[in-house]
Amino acid sequence: MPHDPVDLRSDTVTRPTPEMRRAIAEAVVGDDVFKDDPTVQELERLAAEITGTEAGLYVPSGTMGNEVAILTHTQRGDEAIVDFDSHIYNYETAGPAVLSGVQLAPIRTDNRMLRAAEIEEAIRPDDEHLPITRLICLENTHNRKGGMVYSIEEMRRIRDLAGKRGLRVHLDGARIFNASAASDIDVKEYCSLCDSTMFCLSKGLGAPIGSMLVGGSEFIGRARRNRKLLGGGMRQVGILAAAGIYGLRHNVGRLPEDHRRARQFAEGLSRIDRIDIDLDTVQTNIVVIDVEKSGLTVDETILLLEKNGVLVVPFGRTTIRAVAHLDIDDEDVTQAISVFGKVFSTIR
Ligand code: TLP
Repeated sequence: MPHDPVDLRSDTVTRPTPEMRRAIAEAVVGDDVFKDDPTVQELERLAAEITGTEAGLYVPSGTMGNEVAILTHTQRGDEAIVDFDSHIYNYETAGPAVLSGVQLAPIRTDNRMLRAAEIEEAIRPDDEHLPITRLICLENTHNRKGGMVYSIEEMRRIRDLAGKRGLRVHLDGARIFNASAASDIDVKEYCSLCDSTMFCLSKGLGAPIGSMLVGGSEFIGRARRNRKLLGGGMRQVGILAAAGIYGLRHNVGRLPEDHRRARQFAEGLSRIDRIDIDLDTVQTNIVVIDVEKSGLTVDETILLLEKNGVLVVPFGRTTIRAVAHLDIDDEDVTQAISVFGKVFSTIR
């Protein structure tokens, strides 16, 4: 029988385990728009407790969590400062413009994280010609920067700046538990520096769907209304929230395994000719691989790998991305390294 492909496209591809499916099957449910779903309420309480915030809101996706946060923090015509490489700027189909009437001010940072000093320069003076800078959006870990972790000192500087200039800070913490596992800094500490945080249940934590928006009670109250506005009010959704609770209780502690495997994979690939990897950026579960020296295009590389049973995604003009997750074990890593070795050794 042919082997299942080693699927390194994203940590979103995990399938619920039998134990998670049991939690789903046994969930007590009610209509959550009527606030009648005890499992959703338990998940929202748990998310608030783990992040040290006042309240949580269950949303269908990370994108909706970010967009609800932006809609709740801003008014039409405001500006939000973001990293040029952020998910919000690149992968949310212009959501801030379409849904909130907000202009993004993207700052180019190349291979490092956005700094307080750069944000300060981008804040608009008070002038009737100009948009009002209202919000700073951070991302931790940073997807397009290969899963890099934010320095807590820099985040503190950004918090201080935001406090002084009356700005709000939203954290796209889709992978905040990966950041915490890598840095040993409690998720509570990251969240304490932000007015709102979104994190995903459907990535490293292995749930089939769902993200959480957490923050102050007043903010989450208004966010709940905006979730409804965007069509994210759900009914007997405790069956899905149960998977999120299961992920938070059982899958946070194992994230260092993904990080160890990503590193092992990256080190294996770095020994293969014509593959370039910046091992310094491999801090969590994401590996960005530069294939330029092979003379192959990104599409050709992906096709060759796929034919040999390894799935990855395009990431840039000359780069592809591989992600370790719950459904990848040590054998998969060894297998993937050997497939890369084979594919790259056959290139003339
Ligand atoms: N990222 C996905 C793709 O959209 C690129 C992936 O495979 O990594 N913030 C960050 C930092 C993310 O990486 C993602 C998803 C989201 C937000 C959005 O989450 P979803 O996919 O649940 O809308």
